[in-house]
Amino acid sequence: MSRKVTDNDVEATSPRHMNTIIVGSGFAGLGLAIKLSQQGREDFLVLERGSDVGGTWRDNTYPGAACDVPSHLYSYSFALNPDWTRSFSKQGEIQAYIRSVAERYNVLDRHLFDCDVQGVVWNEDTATWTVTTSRGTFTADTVVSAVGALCEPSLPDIKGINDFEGEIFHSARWNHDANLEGKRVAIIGTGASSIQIVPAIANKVASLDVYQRTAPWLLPRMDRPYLLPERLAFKHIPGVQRLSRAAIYAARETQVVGLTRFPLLMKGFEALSRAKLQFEIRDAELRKKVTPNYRIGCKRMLISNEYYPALDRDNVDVITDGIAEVRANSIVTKDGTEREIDALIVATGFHVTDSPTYNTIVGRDGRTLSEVFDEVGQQAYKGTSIANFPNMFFLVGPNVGLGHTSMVFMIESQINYVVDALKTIAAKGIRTVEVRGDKQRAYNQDLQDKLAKTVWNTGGCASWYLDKHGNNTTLWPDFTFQFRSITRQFDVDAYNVTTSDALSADQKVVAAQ
Ligand code: N01
Repeated sequence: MSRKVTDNDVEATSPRHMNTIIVGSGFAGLGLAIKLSQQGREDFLVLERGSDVGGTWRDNTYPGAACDVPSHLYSYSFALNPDWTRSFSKQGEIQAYIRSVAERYNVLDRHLFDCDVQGVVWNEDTATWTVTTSRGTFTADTVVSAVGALCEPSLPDIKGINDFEGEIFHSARWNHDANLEGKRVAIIGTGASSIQIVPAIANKVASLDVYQRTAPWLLPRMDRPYLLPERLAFKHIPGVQRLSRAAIYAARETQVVGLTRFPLLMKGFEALSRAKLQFEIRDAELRKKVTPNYRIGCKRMLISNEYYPALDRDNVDVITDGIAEVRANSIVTKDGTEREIDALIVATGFHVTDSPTYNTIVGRDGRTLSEVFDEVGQQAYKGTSIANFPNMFFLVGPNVGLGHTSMVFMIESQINYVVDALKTIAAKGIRTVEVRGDKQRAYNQDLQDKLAKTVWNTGGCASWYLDKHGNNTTLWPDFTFQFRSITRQFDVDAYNVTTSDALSADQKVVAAQ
């Protein structure tokens, strides 16, 4: 990666103070950095543990990695890309897009890369956060956590797995040095990552054992390359790309009715998925094994035209007996069968409701975020602010997740809210701003009431959408334009505020705008 080395690209030798620190530079952190920079703000820094922008799209380089939301929607509204080569882009093209946007908006010099944030602790006396990192200590008036929900790989707690002697790696940490060609390979998990990996490697490996705990529902992937005339139209005819984006958005939003209000409507998707299964898998025994036993939509609906045909190959087996233990060179299932393997791919998802980062954030009363969540459940106000954590905002926080459409839409809504919050802080000379507990509770009660009716809660499956208490603390239970509407303006009345007499220099700049 080539990038400019700047004043910001140096260790903090003594606590270095910033007005705002953003942690993480995926779609969320980078988008916020661009918006702040467009406001003329300079006193902010993005701390990123990786060596580049991109977040999950930088990290997930497994074979077959691609987006299951069309690219014209899965991109920033302020940086449309007429050059997408196909309707659903692959990882490399998305990562290149994110990087090109960072370059175009000139915010790379506001980043400190290879900077692992280890602790974020509130100081009541100074009303600042102390941010300890692998590259020195910082203080900040405001911290925005933009680490995302899908950043910490979750490794399965299976007996003996640490003693496996062959190649073993998580889907999000793909080992490109490991040569799987002609090897006996196993993969644990059949989620969104696995169903992309399996067809990408099935014809290269000697054998592939797919360990399935719960069968996913699959729908057709309407993916195709864009024709040159289409790309020229996107580029040169005003409004064509916006229209295409709006059409994709509207089509996807119609799913909300079935997902959140009338789960029975999802039966149409089930019929389509069953027909696909019938058509793509010849072996009746295998069909039975991979037929889901819960309502479609309860877990994320997956799209692939290649997964079932890959499972139907002679060198691929789907194993549903449950794993008893992993040995040095094999996996033993609960029925006692031992299958030898050379390599093991762990496609078991992420720590979503129990992120390790929660242990590193210490709030106003000295409790960590994980301690607070243990008590009240993982919750926030508008997915963005959490009582006991003043002057802190979360992007992709609790209950802003989606399964049916673009997360970038939700992220941009939150960015707008946070930018307005920072402007308000500056304009009003606010020293501390902390969401009121009653507002947060009422907001979450309303969310949980809505969630009770959704297919995610009623569809008869276990999923990472639910926390250990069985509450859905992950998904947004309404149309995404409703979320856009409630994040349009920072509602300072929902917050406890203290003010300082003097505005800082940076605040004056923003207040003057
Ligand atoms: O992870 P998952 P993922 N023993 O959590 C199984 C996004 N994404 O990396 O269903 C055995 O979905 C688990 O089984 P079960 C997207 O938001 C997007 O695939 O819990 N099995 C499941 O089958 C997605 O939802 C794209 O019973 C174990 C699998 O592992 C999210 O990332 C592409 C196990 C985990 O599935 C995560 O997807 C890829 C155990 N101990 C990912 N523990 C796009 O295209 C877990 N499993 C945008």
